Amino acid sequence: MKHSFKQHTLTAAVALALCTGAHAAVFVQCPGDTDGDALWNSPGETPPATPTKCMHLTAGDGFAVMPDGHPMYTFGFSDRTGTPANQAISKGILGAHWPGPKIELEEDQEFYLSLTNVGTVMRPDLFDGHSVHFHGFPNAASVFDGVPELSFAINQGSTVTYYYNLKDPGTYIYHCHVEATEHMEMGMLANLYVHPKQDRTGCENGSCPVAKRQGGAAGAPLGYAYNDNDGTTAYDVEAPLQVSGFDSDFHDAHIQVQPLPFAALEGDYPQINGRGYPDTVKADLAMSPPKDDGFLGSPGAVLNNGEIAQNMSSLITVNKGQRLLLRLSNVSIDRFFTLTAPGLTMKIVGAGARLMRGTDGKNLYQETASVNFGGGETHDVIVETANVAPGTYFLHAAELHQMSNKTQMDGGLITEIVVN
Ligand SMILES: [Ca+2]
Ligand SMILES: [Ca+2]
Ligand SMILES: [Ca+2]
Ligand SMILES: [Cu+2]
Repeated sequence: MKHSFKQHTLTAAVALALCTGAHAAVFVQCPGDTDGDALWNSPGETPPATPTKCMHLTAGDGFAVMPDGHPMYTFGFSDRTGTPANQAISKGILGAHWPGPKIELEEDQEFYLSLTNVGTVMRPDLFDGHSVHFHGFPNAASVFDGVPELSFAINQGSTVTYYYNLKDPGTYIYHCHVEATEHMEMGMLANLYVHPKQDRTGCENGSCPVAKRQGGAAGAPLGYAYNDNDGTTAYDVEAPLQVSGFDSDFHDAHIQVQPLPFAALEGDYPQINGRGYPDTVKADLAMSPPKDDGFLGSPGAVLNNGEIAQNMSSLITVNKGQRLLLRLSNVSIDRFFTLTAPGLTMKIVGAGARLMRGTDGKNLYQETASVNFGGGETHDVIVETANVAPGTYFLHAAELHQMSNKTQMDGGLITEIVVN
């Protein structure tokens, strides 16, 4: 059943030479950017007068490594913003990240998101398209929605630019919508959130100041989760935590070119931001590029183009008295998760990228010991630490079997909140 990683790579290299040679068609659309790197950092480049952000992502395949050393074949996105257009494909090939690059936006910003499909070089038999589905974004027309049956997918070797005009702050997610069960299980999932206008203006009624992240004074909060007009969603520390789970049988069958076990999907490697505990608390870049543990036939071979695939820490550090905003999203395709943080009170202030406020203007915030949510759902949770003893607290799944890396105990869906 095992096959040679080297042999695969060679096949892939040949396939790439054929498909990226003289016709590398990377066309990054970003107003004012003249050299296609989605940035305004070269002579003569100026951003538009209105607030604008550009990003360039590639979509392809790669590998992530589980805490027990087992590599997982993945599909995923990778951030090539700043990469010259003529190098984006070669850098994106076999460079999938898990989760995909975090996208952080501002209300009233215009966002140009270019996506280049670099192909799945470890599966040269496939010709899958990819897309970006901005989950929860109210597209006026379905053409940019990323659902291939209703709009379009981006074929291998092609680039398309999505355009968004951000009007609704909140915590969202994005993912590929092509063969959604397969591509999402394989890792085409990521954090996305939109900061509110209130960060720049303070409360309209004057009851809260401009946020520090937009130049506010020293005593101001770092930001607000929503335009609450009363400062109740203010936070000093912000942490996006995306929960998911990889089904190792599915990923192993994929790289072995076997039929995929859709009906048996159940994540046996539950994760936060693409890692199982204790990797969750390692620093952003503390992981190494994944290696073959022998499963792929080339023990020790460095995978994922030599890139660190999992570059997102979930370790949270706050000073006593600070307010913590958890931007929780569940992107599992087969599981509800219940998250709990013993010793801390969680206050849900937003759900599904909406402030929890009634039509009568009253806050419908919910203080709770646990948050239970399903795939595609997001919750904004404020944790107050003014009355909390300093120490290390655990945020973890309430179900025991979700706190393991397959057979390895004390792993999976656990991270730490350190109160100093
Ligand atoms: Ca540029
Ligand atoms: Ca440049
Ligand atoms: Ca497929
Ligand atoms: Cu895809």
